[in-house]
Amino acid sequence: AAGGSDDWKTENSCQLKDLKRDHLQLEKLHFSPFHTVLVDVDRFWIEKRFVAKEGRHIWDKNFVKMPCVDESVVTKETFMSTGKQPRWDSIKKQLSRLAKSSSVTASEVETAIKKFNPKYQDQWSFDALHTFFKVVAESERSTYSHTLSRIAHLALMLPHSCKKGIPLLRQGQKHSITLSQRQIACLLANAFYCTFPHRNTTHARSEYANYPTINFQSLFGNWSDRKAQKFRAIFHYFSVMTREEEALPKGLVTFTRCGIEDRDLPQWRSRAEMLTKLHVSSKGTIEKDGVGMLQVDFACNMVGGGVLGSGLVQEEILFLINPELIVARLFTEKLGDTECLKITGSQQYSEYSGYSDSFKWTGPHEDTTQRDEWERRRRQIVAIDALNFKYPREQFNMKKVNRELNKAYCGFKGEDNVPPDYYPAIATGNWGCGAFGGDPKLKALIQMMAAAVAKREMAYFTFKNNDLQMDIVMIHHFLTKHHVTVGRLYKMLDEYCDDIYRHSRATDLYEFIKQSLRVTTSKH
Ligand code: AR6
Repeated sequence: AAGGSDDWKTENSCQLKDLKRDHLQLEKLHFSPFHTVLVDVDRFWIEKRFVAKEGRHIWDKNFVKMPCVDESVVTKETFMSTGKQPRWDSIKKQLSRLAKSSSVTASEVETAIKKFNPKYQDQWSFDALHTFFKVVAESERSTYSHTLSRIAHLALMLPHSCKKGIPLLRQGQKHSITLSQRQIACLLANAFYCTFPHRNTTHARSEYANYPTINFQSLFGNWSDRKAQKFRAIFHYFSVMTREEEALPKGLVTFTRCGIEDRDLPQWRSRAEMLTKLHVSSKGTIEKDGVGMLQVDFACNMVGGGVLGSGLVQEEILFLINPELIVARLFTEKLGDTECLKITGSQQYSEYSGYSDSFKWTGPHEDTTQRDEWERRRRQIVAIDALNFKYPREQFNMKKVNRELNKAYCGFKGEDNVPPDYYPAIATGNWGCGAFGGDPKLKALIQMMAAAVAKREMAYFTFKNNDLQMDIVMIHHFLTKHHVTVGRLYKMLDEYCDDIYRHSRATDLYEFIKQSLRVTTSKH
């Protein structure tokens, strides 16, 4: 490798500790037309308390439709007539009963949820919840029964907890929502008990077809061992968020939808940037070893992907160990090709081992991540969705390459008003290369190019793949040694795609690049 010398280990590829971390001083938290803050900002600064901002909920297409407003109704059919009743009355009645009980059973949960979702009486299955309660040990069962009661209590706080309209983060908008960890827990408790109106139908023409699901119903059906681990993570989160007041996590979390207008997208072919600093490791994970960096969520365009279903890969695991992320599903419309969602301040509650079918919840995580001036954990995650390739060859096409370059760039781009010196490095890895069938060598290059234009360093975790680690380190070394710009690399990718198209043979991408560089350098 590299002529038998070890010099490729130094130069531009570097140690993890040499990469930039989050160290920015923030300006004062304030709301604006582009930032909805759901806590009272003045009281936050003066009393350091998180009190719900006064306001009102709005029942229209721009806001989350809340279950606790007059417009939310259930149709009651009696023997004599059909009438509409406030749905919150029914929710209150059912959940109060659960909240009063010291231990709630799976059947009681099912009955309660179906009472205020009568349309789904015969459709929804709760077999996973029932099985879980059957298979767990007695001590676990009694803990979870108690947690079910506490979640019901928490859900009932909604009218006091969230008083101001929660805007939907719609396609094409740049908008942030900041809310307290307690408010998130209350919203998630409602999601758990499936109280959000108009969010149960998912067919193409339904009102929220372009949004992820939020009511937890899909978690309760379709039993598998995966569900047991998911329940453990979720119940643990709620058990923390229903402790006594003093022991509750007290902080804020911000969700920001960002996008880039077509006219502001980089002209990749003519970009003159060189690749930035890179650390590549086959050991470690984004969330553990990327502390203080911008951590990439290998997302679905419906953020959270299969977290409330059976999915259990990088994004779902991330959402299970940091369940505050799940609330993004309440208000984040499907991501467009040049959009991303950034989440700042979420907390990690759980530890895990394994991956996919071997994933296990292994216990509580004590999050000691410092908080910033807005009392947010210094953790920033960016959700970017790669393309899902059915056939590997599809991705070697410049239209697709452009899409992925632009998407990665959207996620990596820093704030315009922050000097690049303050941009934390990106912590990423095989984005789009698992469930979505991407080629890790191509995706690594694409991410390096996007990072270069976004002026960020990068830590790349190959997830136990030693060969890939070596390959990426070497191509990065080779490209920096030859001062290859992003534009030149782009042209080489174009030639490579063309080659694949014409010869339908699979030359190795990195070999192709090295070869074409050798040819051009020897010509000069
Ligand atoms: N740290 C570093 N690398 C990781 C980690 C981690 N914690 N976890 C996994 N990898 P995948 P995709 C590596 O399949 O292909 C979800 O359902 C590992 O090599 O999660 O973009 C979403 O909701 C793994 O094979 O991402 C989307 O619908 C690779 O990253 C869809 O999957 C890709 O992980 C996205 O699929």
